[in-house]
Amino acid sequence: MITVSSPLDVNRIREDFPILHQRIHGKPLVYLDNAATSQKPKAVIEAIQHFYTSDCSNIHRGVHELSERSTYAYEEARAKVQRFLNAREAREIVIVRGTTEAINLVAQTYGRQRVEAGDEVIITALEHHSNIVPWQMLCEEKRAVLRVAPINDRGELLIEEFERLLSARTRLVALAQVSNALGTVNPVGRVVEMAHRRGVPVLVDGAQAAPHLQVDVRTLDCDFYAFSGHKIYGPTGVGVLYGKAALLEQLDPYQGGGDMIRTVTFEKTTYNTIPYKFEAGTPDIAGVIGLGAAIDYVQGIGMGNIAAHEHELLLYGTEALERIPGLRIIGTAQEKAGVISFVLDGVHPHDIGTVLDQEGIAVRTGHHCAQPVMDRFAIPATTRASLAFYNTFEELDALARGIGRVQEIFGAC
Ligand code: C6P
Repeated sequence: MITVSSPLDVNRIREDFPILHQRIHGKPLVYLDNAATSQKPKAVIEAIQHFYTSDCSNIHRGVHELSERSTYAYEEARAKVQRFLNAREAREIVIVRGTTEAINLVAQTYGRQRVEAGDEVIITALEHHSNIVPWQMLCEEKRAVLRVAPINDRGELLIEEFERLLSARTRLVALAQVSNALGTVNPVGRVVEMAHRRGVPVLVDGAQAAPHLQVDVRTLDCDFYAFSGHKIYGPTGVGVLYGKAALLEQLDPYQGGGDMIRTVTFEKTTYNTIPYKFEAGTPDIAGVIGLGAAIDYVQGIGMGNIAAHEHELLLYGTEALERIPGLRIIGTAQEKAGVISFVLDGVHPHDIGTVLDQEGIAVRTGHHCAQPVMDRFAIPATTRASLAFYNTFEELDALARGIGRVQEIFGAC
């Protein structure tokens, strides 16, 4: 039995999350689907409410007081993201709808400009569909080649194999910092070093990393970094693309429309400076302000404390689940963040999810938008418990009991 310790006062923190205090099918809610989306603290909900009740106006367009206030709050949120990622400048922070849009933006700008027939893009075998399909689409259009760096049976990147794939034809490397299906933390720093030695830029999909680890884009030295607001306790519909200024400046715009232009005539349009060049149209202003509040909130707790508590939860939950006969954890990397994916002999993950729901426990079942990962492990799906800093050790006990209930119902072991 491992010793339980945490740097956080989780019971106090849980008071900040109104949604957690409810019963589902008569049982206290145990929310373990944080990798899909995490819950929102009052500070985020109130920031959005404040915007709509006091400041609502469009940004960068008006001289009136409300527009000034909205613009200020929006740009302040961008500055918070800059400090959160330790980016050099606020203009390196492009506001998008989420990780998916951030990756598509890079594929449609950098990719279209730099990738030609016969060139190569490298990803890894543990990517989410959002970091596979945009590159497949690009490679198809350009008649380029998508290379996939393999993983071992624990779900760890085979770094030497990755290095072997780098060549004079490689135009970009794109990889997740943390796998959503396995929890593996990739050695992104080493990957960046290897790629940069050959002059190849690196995009990091930080969707599952930014909410759980201290991220420093200058230390990582990655060229692009993407994450989603809704996984970091902020609203849905907003996200971030960080890009090194020198690189962003060389790229063509992503979409055309308002705010991304400097001058427009029917003959010719000139474009705004970065990051506005990539932000066509009215954004989700309230959402961006909510994201700023979410960043304030997690920084108030401390990313180091968050990572430490979640690590304790991961160890505790892993040990509890490993004791269950017939249960196999998928994803056993040495370096892991708060994801426990598993299969259970004789019971389909969807049935597990349904029984757990009856116990008030929310998990995700299926392929987790990472079908190639399922293929790699020769399974159709897993049940995935994904952790947040507001989860407790008791909730992991409830998960283990819930799996016991599944086994009683299905007569499995
Ligand atoms: N993964 C999950 O349940 P969006 O949908 O754009 O906010 O994030 C896409 C995405 C990209 N990369 C990784 C590593 C991800 O985990 C996700 C989203 C969720 O695992 C929903 S499919």
